[in-house]
Amino acid sequence: MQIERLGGSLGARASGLDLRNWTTELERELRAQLLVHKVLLIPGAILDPEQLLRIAQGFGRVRVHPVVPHVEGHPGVIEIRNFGKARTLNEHWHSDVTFEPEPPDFTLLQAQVVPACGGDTLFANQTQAFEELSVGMKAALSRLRAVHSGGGLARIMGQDQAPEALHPVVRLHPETGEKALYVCRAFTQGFEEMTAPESAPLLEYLYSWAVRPHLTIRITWRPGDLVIWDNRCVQHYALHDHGDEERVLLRVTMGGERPIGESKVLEEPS
Ligand SMILES: O=C(O)CCC(=O)C(=O)O
Repeated sequence: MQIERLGGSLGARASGLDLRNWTTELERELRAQLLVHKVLLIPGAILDPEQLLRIAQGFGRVRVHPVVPHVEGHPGVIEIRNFGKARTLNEHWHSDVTFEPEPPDFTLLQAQVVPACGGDTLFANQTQAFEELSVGMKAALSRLRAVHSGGGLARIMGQDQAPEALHPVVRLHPETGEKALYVCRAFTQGFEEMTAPESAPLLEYLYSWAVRPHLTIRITWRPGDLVIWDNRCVQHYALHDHGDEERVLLRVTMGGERPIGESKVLEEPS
């Protein structure tokens, strides 16, 4: 396997792999690379939902989305299609499904059909975003939790029940021990026990801080590209600049645990 970095902050291309010949040894190696680079691009052949699920299972239990329907016969696999810019679900910075109590650790996305140009996906390193804050801001944020809601998504899908969860604003990565900012414009509603207007100024600051250009990479898809990322320390953004051109990706989310913060203040009373 050859590993080449894709940007100064995060991301790597892992090439020389046969996606149809997936072994546990390869899986271990990829997981180790993923913990270092946070986003891995693996060029390969177009796989069907069953083959993608086999790969996904190596990264943790396959998750079924609480709001978005799955591909028939393949729980856990979601098809992302171009229904026009006005109806896109993912053209905003987010980490996946943060409105669940145990959001998925990883997401796997494979390009099946790509537009002639455009339709890139952007990723931003939330560990570095946290590290670059001042000591005072780090300490203040480490004491906060925020409410995340799937309300917007639920409304688009015609559902009236909106899943919600409370998570630390600074998330401790259970495998690397690194801290990352864990708020996103798509799903975070406000800080615990604060009103939306009280929360908004600091949240707006953090949303912009977290996705400054030097923290990002941009992936231009080719058919068969498989991208896996770590939602515990990465946000992503699906850019819709390809008009009505066909774009089809398959997505699986895997693993997950209750996010933990570093401060005792964040512990639930026993
Ligand atoms: O369509 C893409 O490029 C990304 C999809 C996405 O944002 C998601 O599945 O959460």
